[in-house]
Amino acid sequence: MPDCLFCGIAAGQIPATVVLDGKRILAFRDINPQAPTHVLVVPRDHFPNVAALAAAGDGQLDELVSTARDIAVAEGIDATGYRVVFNTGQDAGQTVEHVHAHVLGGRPMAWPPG
Ligand code: IU
Repeated sequence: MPDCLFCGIAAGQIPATVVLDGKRILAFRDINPQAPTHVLVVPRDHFPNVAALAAAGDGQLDELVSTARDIAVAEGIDATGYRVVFNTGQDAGQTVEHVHAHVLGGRPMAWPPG
Protein backbone atom coordinates (compact mmCIF):
# COMPACT_ATOMS: atom_id res chain seq x y z
CA MET A 1 0.00 0.00 0.00
CA PRO A 2 1.70 3.23 -1.13
CA ASP A 3 2.27 5.90 1.52
CA CYS A 4 1.51 3.51 4.40
CA LEU A 5 3.99 4.06 7.23
CA PHE A 6 3.77 0.54 8.65
CA CYS A 7 3.99 -1.07 5.18
CA GLY A 8 7.21 0.95 4.82
CA ILE A 9 8.52 -0.35 8.16
CA ALA A 10 7.52 -3.92 7.23
CA ALA A 11 9.40 -3.56 3.94
CA GLY A 12 12.50 -2.26 5.74
CA GLN A 13 12.25 1.09 3.95
CA ILE A 14 11.49 3.09 7.11
CA PRO A 15 13.63 2.55 10.22
CA ALA A 16 12.18 1.08 13.40
CA THR A 17 13.49 -0.78 16.42
CA VAL A 18 12.31 -4.26 15.51
CA VAL A 19 11.86 -6.76 18.34
CA LEU A 20 10.30 -9.60 16.30
CA ASP A 21 10.75 -10.22 12.60
CA GLY A 22 8.37 -12.99 11.52
CA LYS A 23 7.15 -14.31 8.20
CA ARG A 24 3.72 -12.68 8.46
CA ILE A 25 4.12 -10.52 11.58
CA LEU A 26 6.48 -7.75 12.66
CA ALA A 27 6.84 -6.13 16.10
CA PHE A 28 8.70 -2.91 16.81
CA ARG A 29 8.99 -0.33 19.57
CA ASP A 30 6.58 2.60 19.46
CA ILE A 31 8.42 5.81 18.62
CA ASN A 32 6.47 7.66 21.34
CA PRO A 33 6.14 5.13 24.16
CA GLN A 34 3.26 5.52 26.59
CA ALA A 35 4.58 2.96 29.08
CA PRO A 36 7.98 1.44 29.94
CA THR A 37 7.15 -1.29 27.42
CA HIS A 38 5.26 -0.13 24.32
CA VAL A 39 5.54 -2.39 21.31
CA LEU A 40 3.43 -2.36 18.13
CA VAL A 41 2.58 -5.70 16.52
CA VAL A 42 1.54 -5.56 12.86
CA PRO A 43 0.85 -7.93 9.99
CA ARG A 44 3.14 -7.45 7.01
CA ASP A 45 0.05 -7.42 4.78
CA HIS A 46 -1.94 -4.21 4.72
CA PHE A 47 -5.28 -4.14 6.53
CA PRO A 48 -6.68 -0.76 7.60
CA ASN A 49 -7.92 -1.91 11.01
CA VAL A 50 -8.64 -4.95 13.18
CA ALA A 51 -12.14 -5.38 11.75
CA ALA A 52 -10.71 -5.82 8.26
CA LEU A 53 -8.09 -8.24 9.62
CA ALA A 54 -10.79 -10.28 11.35
CA ALA A 55 -12.85 -10.35 8.15
CA ALA A 56 -9.92 -11.86 6.25
CA GLY A 57 -10.44 -15.04 8.29
CA ASP A 58 -7.07 -16.52 7.40
CA GLY A 59 -5.58 -16.88 10.87
CA GLN A 60 -3.62 -13.64 10.85
CA LEU A 61 -5.66 -12.13 13.69
CA ASP A 62 -5.00 -15.18 15.88
CA GLU A 63 -1.31 -14.96 15.02
CA LEU A 64 -1.22 -11.24 15.81
CA VAL A 65 -2.81 -11.74 19.24
CA SER A 66 -0.64 -14.72 20.13
CA THR A 67 2.41 -12.71 19.05
CA ALA A 68 1.29 -9.90 21.37
CA ARG A 69 1.31 -12.48 24.19
CA ASP A 70 4.78 -13.67 23.15
CA ILE A 71 6.04 -10.07 23.20
CA ALA A 72 4.62 -9.55 26.70
CA VAL A 73 6.46 -12.67 27.88
CA ALA A 74 9.69 -11.67 26.15
CA GLU A 75 9.47 -8.16 27.65
CA GLY A 76 8.84 -9.57 31.13
CA ILE A 77 5.50 -7.81 31.66
CA ASP A 78 3.22 -10.85 31.63
CA ALA A 79 3.41 -11.53 35.37
CA THR A 80 2.36 -8.04 36.46
CA GLY A 81 -0.10 -7.44 33.62
CA TYR A 82 -0.30 -5.63 30.34
CA ARG A 83 -2.72 -4.21 27.79
CA VAL A 84 -3.28 -5.16 24.17
CA VAL A 85 -5.06 -2.27 22.42
CA PHE A 86 -6.44 -1.95 18.90
CA ASN A 87 -7.44 1.66 18.37
CA THR A 88 -10.04 1.46 15.62
CA GLY A 89 -11.29 4.56 13.87
CA GLN A 90 -11.37 8.25 14.60
CA ASP A 91 -13.04 8.31 18.02
CA ALA A 92 -10.59 5.69 19.29
CA GLY A 93 -7.66 7.83 18.21
CA GLN A 94 -6.37 5.60 15.41
CA THR A 95 -3.77 7.64 13.53
CA VAL A 96 -2.06 4.97 11.38
CA GLU A 97 -4.43 3.07 9.11
CA HIS A 98 -2.51 -0.19 9.10
CA VAL A 99 -3.80 -2.48 11.84
CA HIS A 100 -1.52 -2.62 14.87
CA ALA A 101 -1.82 -4.04 18.36
CA HIS A 102 -0.29 -1.85 21.04
CA VAL A 103 1.33 -3.99 23.75
CA LEU A 104 1.73 -1.80 26.82
CA GLY A 105 3.06 -2.65 30.24
CA GLY A 106 5.58 -2.04 32.96
CA ARG A 107 3.44 0.33 35.03
CA PRO A 108 -0.02 0.32 36.64
CA MET A 109 -2.69 1.67 34.30
CA ALA A 110 -5.93 3.51 34.93
CA TRP A 111 -9.40 2.64 33.71
CA PRO A 112 -11.32 3.96 31.81
CA PRO A 113 -8.85 5.02 29.14
CA GLY A 114 -8.88 8.69 28.17
P1 IU B 1 -2.66 4.69 16.79
O1 IU B 1 -3.39 3.60 17.53
O2 IU B 1 -2.95 4.64 15.29
O3 IU B 1 -2.87 6.05 17.35
O4 IU B 1 -1.13 4.36 16.98
C1 IU B 1 -0.12 4.73 16.10
C2 IU B 1 1.17 4.61 16.84
O5 IU B 1 2.24 4.65 15.91
C3 IU B 1 1.41 5.73 17.85
O6 IU B 1 1.53 5.19 19.16
C4 IU B 1 2.72 6.36 17.37
O7 IU B 1 3.57 6.77 18.42
C5 IU B 1 3.33 5.22 16.56
N1 IU B 1 4.29 5.61 15.56
C6 IU B 1 5.51 4.94 15.49
O8 IU B 1 5.79 4.03 16.26
N2 IU B 1 6.41 5.30 14.53
C7 IU B 1 6.17 6.32 13.66
O9 IU B 1 7.02 6.62 12.81
C8 IU B 1 4.90 7.00 13.79
C9 IU B 1 4.00 6.62 14.72
I1 IU B 1 4.46 8.63 12.52
